[in-house]
Amino acid sequence: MQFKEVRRVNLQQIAKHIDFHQQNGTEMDKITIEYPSLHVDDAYEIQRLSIEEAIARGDELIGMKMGLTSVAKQKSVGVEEAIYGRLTRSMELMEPTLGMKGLIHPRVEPEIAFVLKKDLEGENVTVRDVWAATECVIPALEVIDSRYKNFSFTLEDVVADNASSTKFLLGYQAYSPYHTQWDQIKVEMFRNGELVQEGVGAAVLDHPVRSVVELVKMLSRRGESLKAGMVIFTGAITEAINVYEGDQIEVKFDQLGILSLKVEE
Ligand code: OOG
Ligand code: MG
Repeated sequence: MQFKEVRRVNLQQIAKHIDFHQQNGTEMDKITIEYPSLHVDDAYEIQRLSIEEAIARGDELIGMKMGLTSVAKQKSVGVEEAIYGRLTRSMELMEPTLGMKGLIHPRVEPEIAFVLKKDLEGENVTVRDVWAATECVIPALEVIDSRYKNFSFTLEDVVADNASSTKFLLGYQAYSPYHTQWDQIKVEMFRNGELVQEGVGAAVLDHPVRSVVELVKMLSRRGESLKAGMVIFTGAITEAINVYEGDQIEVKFDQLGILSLKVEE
């Protein structure tokens, strides 16, 4: 077998290993322990292959997300680079409740999500292109749950584990992209009535729209693009908080209402 083929078989094997832990909600060692020279490009390929496994079981790719787009997030996990991940239909919470079953050590973070009405592709994409392709903007929560022990990873590990993607909740109310200045939106996150995190939209690359631009550029380097209808999470505005059974999480998006999440058994 040629070297390239050996490498490909390995990436597929690692993808299946990660898919198993994602599916079962069980923790695992960092893959960079076994493969210390794994390149970030390989990690993105592992991510793609692992989501292919889920799609082969009947799941569906319905969006993409950016991660580590704010300094607060980069500092909290010790990875100082924006990353992307894939969102599938089975990750969407249809009710504002989170079941702890099948989760390891979930965290919740506030985000601003874009829904697209046109495809977006290419290295030369602009902010104007993104606005022209945006159907609406929606306040949202993401539930991340790294499959790695102690929620600890390198850049390559977290990329391969689909940027810790697990569940997401979109607010009921969608807004016109022109409704407000998204970089000025203040966000406060409460756990059981206590204020635990606060931030502002500008924490995400100065403006969340820039996160979508960056995502399109990163994808185009790998020959991929965003499709009309996709939901795009632009990255956490604040640090994520650990949540436990019985918690009531409330996130107040200034002028845009409150998103609640009840954490259950
Ligand atoms: C990586 C996922 C980051 C975000 O919004 O920054 C992310 C992690 O923190 O485990 O989704
Ligand atoms: Mg996130």
